[in-house]
Formats: sequence, C-alpha cells, structure tokens
Amino acid sequence: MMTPEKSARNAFHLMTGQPPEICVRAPGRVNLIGEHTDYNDGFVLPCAIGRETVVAASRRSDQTVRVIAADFGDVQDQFAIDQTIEALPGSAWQNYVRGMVKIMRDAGHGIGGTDIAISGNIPLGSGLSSSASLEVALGTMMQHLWVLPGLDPAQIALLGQKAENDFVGCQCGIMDQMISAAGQAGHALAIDCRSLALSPVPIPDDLAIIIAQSGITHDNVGGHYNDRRRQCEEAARMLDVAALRDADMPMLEAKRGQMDDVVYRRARHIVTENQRTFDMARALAEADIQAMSMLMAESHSSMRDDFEITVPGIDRLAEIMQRAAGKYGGARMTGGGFGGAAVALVRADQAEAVCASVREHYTTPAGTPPEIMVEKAAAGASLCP
Ligand code: GAF
Repeated sequence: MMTPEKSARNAFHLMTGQPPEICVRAPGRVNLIGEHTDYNDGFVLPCAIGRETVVAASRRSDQTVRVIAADFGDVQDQFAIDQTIEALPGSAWQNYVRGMVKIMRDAGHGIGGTDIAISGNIPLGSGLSSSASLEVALGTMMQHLWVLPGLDPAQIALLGQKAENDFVGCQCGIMDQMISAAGQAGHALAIDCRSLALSPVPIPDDLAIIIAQSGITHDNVGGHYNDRRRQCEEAARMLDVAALRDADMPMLEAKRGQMDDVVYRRARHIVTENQRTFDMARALAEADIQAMSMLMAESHSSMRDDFEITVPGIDRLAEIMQRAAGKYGGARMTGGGFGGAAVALVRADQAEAVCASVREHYTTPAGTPPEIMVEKAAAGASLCP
C-alpha cells in the first residue's frame, strides 16, 4: 500500500504540477489511561503511534489557500487568507484546514497563500485522533514553510485545540494535539493538562501495545462529548473548585447529597481517573503488569458506569482483550468514547494470542473482522526527511 507521504506528494503534483517544498508528518495517538481528564485540568498518559497524517505544501505568491485531500477522491477546497474564513456546513476535513489557517492568521502568525495536499492512514472516527494529527501537521508545516518564530510544539498543540474548540465546535481538551506534537519514540507522555508539563515514561521493550477497532465510529463534534464537559464544569462549580483536578473523593462525598446523581458520577470518574493515571505512570515505569492490568480494568468500568461513554460493542471488545491477556496485561476502551477502539498493554510474547482471540470472538457491526494494530510508541510531528 502507498505510504501517506507518497500519496500526499502525488496529490500535490496532481494539483500543482510541481513537487512540494516540504512534507510534514504528525502522528495519531492511543491513550493508555486518563480519559476526559484533560479538559478538567487533569492528567493523561497517551503515546503517539505509527499511523499518521502527512501534509505536502508549497508557498504561493498570493493569499489563496488551495487544498487537495488524497484520501477523499482528490477533492479540493480553496479559500482566501485575507477574507473572512468560514466553516463549510456539513464538511469535515475542510474545516480542520480552514480552522487551523484562521486561528494561525488571527493569532498574528505570518502565513501566506499555500498549496497543501493531505493524506493519512489513521482510521477516521476511531478514537486515534486523526483530526488532531491533521491540525498538528498543518501547524508544523506552516511553522517550517513560513519560518514562524517562537512556535514550539506546545504552542502548535494549543492552536490546534483552539481551531477545534472555536471553529469546528468540539470542546476537546489538549491531550490529542499535545501528544501528536510532542510525542517521544518508545515513551508514553504523562501530561499535566494544567501546566502542560510533560514527563516521558519509557514503555518497556517487552510490552506490546495492541489497538483493536470496534468498527463503531464516533463523532466528537456531536453532543455527547460537549455534554460531558458541561457536566464536569457543573460539578466543579458545585464543589467550588476551578476544575475537577482540584477535587478529591472526601470533597465529593461531602457534597453528594446536594448533587444530581449523574453529575456526581461524572465527577467521581474524573477524580478517580486522575489518581489511576498517576498510578499507571508509576506502574508502567516499574513494568508492574499486575497493577497496570487492574488500573486499566478499573478505568474501563468507570468509563462504562460513571462517565457512561462506552457502548456495548466496546465493552465486549475490551473484555475479550482483557480475558485473553489474563495475568500478562490489561485492556480498556481508549479515546473519547461512544465507539472507537480498545487498547491492551500486554507482554509482547502474548500479543499474538490476544490478537487471535479478538479475531475469533469479535465481529464489527458491519460483519467484518476488526482491524488490529500492534504499535510501538512513535515520535511527535516532524519534517519528512
Ligand atoms: C477526545 C478529545 F479530543 C480529547 O481532548 C480527550 O478529552 C479525549 O477525547 C478523552 O480523553 O479525544
């Protein structure tokens, strides 16, 4: 199969008749633990993966941005940087490009007209952050192409998050953009989503990361995600804290009688998930498989029962992976929820058995076998060599 870089280069040539000045790649991610904690100023533990989005680009001498999407039948979009940039109703990839360009322009970064070709191999709507990787690839490309001073990976991640929040309409946190921009090969990143401090945690060589696609696609722009965020903010207001990161279980229990049960359970997920994320970073550093397995199982139950972001297909998939991993690993749903993927961290010599069990026991709603990836933690966005 053609690599995303080759496919982006081909599409660029098709649109312009020229080779691009530069190509930039930005990875998708899998979150090992710490779900929906990011927009509560909490802690997450994702790693970047080998699947990525690539953008090929050249400067233009006018103010036009022209874009071609190799993975969508080479369909094109065009808009002017020096005019109002609006979202296209009902379209998807175009709005990530429009949003990123608008946010960078409005922030005063000196970008000009640009020809861009896009291609990627992250399954869309799969909980592996295809949209964040596109935003980060675009931001990193603009940084190199227009030689923008003072933009580091964290700032590019923040611009991507702002494009998503203010332009696309998903009130997401910073995790996906941050890991795509700043991931480190061989490591998960413990991210403090308040200070944006990053602590790399090495993933032991004898552990495999297995990602299985449920085949149930999700859409973060839809209401469920933003609802969860509103409920968390309501809980923080009731507890009189800036964010649920500042709450603990005794505080929550003290207010339980005055809280709506749903809001209480949403807050309980965040408070306990933050603690699990800390504990998981330690367990991973110590290669303590038993502790990792327990924490992942607890995280999944909490997402299912308290945060209510799993669906029956994902529950089944995580359970199959957990059962197959046995005492050699753990499994849980990963990502925003309502579909997507499950992740297992297992001893590498058990990886094939876990994959075989998923193939044997799980079928997607379309009746096809699930896509399974065995991944290594990858590096964040970079220029293609
Ligand atoms: C989505 C969001 F984009 C992230 O910010 C994060 O909240 C995640 O869901 C859940 O942990 O990927």
